[in-house]
Amino acid sequence: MDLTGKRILVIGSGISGIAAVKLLNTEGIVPVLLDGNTSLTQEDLEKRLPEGTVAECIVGELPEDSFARIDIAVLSPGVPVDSPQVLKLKEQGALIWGEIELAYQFEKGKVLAVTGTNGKTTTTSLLGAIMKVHQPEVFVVGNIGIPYTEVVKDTTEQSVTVAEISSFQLETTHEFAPVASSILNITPDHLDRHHTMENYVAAKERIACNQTKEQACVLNYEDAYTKAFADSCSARVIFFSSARELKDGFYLKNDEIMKAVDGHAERLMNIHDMKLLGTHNVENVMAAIAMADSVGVDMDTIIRTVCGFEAVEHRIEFVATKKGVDYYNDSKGTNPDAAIKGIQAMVKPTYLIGGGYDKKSTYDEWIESFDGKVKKLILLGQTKEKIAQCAKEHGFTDYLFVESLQEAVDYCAKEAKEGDAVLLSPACASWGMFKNYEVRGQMFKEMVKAL
Ligand code: UMA
Repeated sequence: MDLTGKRILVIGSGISGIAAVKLLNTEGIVPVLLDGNTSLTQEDLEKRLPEGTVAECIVGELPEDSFARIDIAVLSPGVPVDSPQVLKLKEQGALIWGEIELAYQFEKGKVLAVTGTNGKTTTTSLLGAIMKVHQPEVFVVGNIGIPYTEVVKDTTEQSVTVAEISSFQLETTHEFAPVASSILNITPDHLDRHHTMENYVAAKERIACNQTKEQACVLNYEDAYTKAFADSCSARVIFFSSARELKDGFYLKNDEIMKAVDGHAERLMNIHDMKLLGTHNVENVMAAIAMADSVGVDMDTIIRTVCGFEAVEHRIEFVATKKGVDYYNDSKGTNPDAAIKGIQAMVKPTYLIGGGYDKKSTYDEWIESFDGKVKKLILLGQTKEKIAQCAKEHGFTDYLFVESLQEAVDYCAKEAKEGDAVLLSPACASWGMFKNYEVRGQMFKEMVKAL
């Protein structure tokens, strides 16, 4: 769409909002930049704009007479689509675009997009690494921490953009059309934002809504939601499975990753040849292989890259051994399902640090997954009482409350014995106590290293 002369509002002055303003400036547009956080001042907002970047900055509410003047509202991912201001903008005729949609309007190359409740970052990073071996111009963007609007102007007809896309971002896409997509899995998460599981699943499924049968959508055969989606998906579905042989698709059998086409199976690699651990990672790998394969990357390149690929930061990341105790940072375990993977990867008696922002998750399955491995559960943040209550109901009473991450680390350092492990895998978002999960993980690593 030609944006010339359009009056554009950007909501949110985090990394997405600032990158969106910068992009609009390159088109000669000076947008309004609005941030709802009233503890900020207009001056704070102006300071967030890099030198040479211009916007009309407003903190709090948009003035009453401005709503009707906005043609397009560009939402940062953290801005709910059902917030009163957004609903009013829509009512007054403004188009509601996410930052991803704005970027996509300027995309010149191909896009490969990954979503799912868990595994997105690992799969996106791995797919990015594969594509970088395959061709020179590759951009890795999105929920992984690099706003799409920041790099999209550098794309060319030959480039590939590998995008990690969250459910927040998918709610506000319209023309976004990847040439290959994947939904890795769907388990309850972000229900405070989406309200119902149905809405959350619908947001995830939007990743494929503009795809055609010439393009691939890679889905998990073992996930009830993604498996069911195959029936209505407009793309060519490629399944992967970690639990059964498939006639068509990618699957795990006797530690080998296999590819089957019309019943003819071929062995691709042994999972012990890769550095990533756990069945969940085999699923991520199969999804990345399937996506790369679907756009014509040769299998040797794919397998070579998979074998050399190491775990991403904050995902069951080994930090250090202190006095015989192994410390792991799984700060990206921001929901119960991701945190279960963290526990499953532990092989030693574990001091588990959990709790954080309340996303209205339930913790029963997480507690059940402790499986005798958790020696002590150290709880912090908004959810600590809710988790403790749930633990009690499941007969697990070895928990204690702390006020800060430092207190949790100090407690573990004092109590854990040689041969134990300490795992930060909160099952909750970091918001409220930390800026994001990266900061939480980084602080944990610094605290551990300082022991
Ligand atoms: N804000 C408003 N109104 C609102 C809500 C927020 O004005 O109703 C303002 C806040 O005051 C703040 C700004 O918006 O100033 C923050 O915007 P944001 O929350 O969208 O954060 P960004 O810094 O732009 O980062 C976002 C993603 N954040 C969220 O989805 C919450 C980042 O994902 C992403 O890496 C980045 O864009 C680049 O694409 C983080 C995340 O936690 C890692 N994602 C969730 C997850 O992975 O589970 C979905």
